[in-house]
Amino acid sequence: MEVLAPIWAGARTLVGIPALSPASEDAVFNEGKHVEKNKEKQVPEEKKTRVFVFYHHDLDGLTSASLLLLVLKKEKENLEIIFVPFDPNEEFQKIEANEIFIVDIAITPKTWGSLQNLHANTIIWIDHHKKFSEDLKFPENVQLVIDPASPSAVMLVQKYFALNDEISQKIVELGTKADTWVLEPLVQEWMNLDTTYSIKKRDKTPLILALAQGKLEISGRLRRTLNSYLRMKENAKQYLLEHTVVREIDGYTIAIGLAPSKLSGSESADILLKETNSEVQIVLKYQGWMSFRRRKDSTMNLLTIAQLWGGGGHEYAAGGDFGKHVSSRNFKKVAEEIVSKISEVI
Ligand SMILES: [Mn+2]
Repeated sequence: MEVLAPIWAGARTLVGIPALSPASEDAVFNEGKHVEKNKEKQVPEEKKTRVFVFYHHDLDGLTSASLLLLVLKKEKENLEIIFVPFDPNEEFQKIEANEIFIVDIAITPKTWGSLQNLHANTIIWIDHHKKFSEDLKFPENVQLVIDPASPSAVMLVQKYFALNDEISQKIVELGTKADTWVLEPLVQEWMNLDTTYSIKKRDKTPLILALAQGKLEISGRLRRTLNSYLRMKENAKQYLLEHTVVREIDGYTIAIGLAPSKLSGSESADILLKETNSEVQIVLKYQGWMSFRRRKDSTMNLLTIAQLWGGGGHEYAAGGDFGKHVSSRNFKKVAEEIVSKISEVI
């Protein structure tokens, strides 16, 4: 079967996805590295069953994909599974496969509208988001398993395939807790690991493999990747706090911080809020961009302040441009300049 190279391959994380062939167990479960121990076991391309799994790029999506792997491994021989992390705001690109699964991806104008690009004998779409419209026509090869009342997609996958073994139960629990914000340490760790792989634009198939193996305690290469990401985040946080000035202006506590490139504006504002309990947080980026945020109980109009620097936005969150590059060298001076400018208007 001719398969059009997925267009995601370049832009996304499909590069180097291991071909999974249950014919050789080692190939499947080797931390994502495709190791063919026995060359004679290799199956000619035309005899393989090609399966695409489109999963939402979060923990519910990942756990859903790992359940599918368990099911497919049991049911089919000579499989090639291609896992594609996906966002419901994207369109499906043209592919051909024997079977396609779509899990934890909402039926949106984009996904529904691009469905004709997916060519397969069967397409099984399992999801728990509300459809954007109730009267949609789907092609005959599409089987819908949609239940917006389900707390997670992984739970629907479990029900659909009647999976009640211990590993499946654990996987379902993990994905469901993530989607319902029961952020226990293990759930948080997996969410962080997922984020790590998203940010590094790495192939997430090893995560799906680890889950399907029942390796819920993160270990080995995954653990090392996670730890180095968390260390990087911690260092970035320390940098931010070392480059933070807190001032009282007419009874308002204002924190101004210089964000390192590894932290986004909103991550930085969250850290400033938590660590300084300031009413207003101003985050500066090296390029001179400014973002303004406030504590939930604050009534300070941030738009008025942002306008001092020609910025815009809302009363509760705004942005502006300082107009000059900010570095650790001139940060203190810049912060004082900001404080005195704000003092003039409040
Ligand atoms: Mn979900």
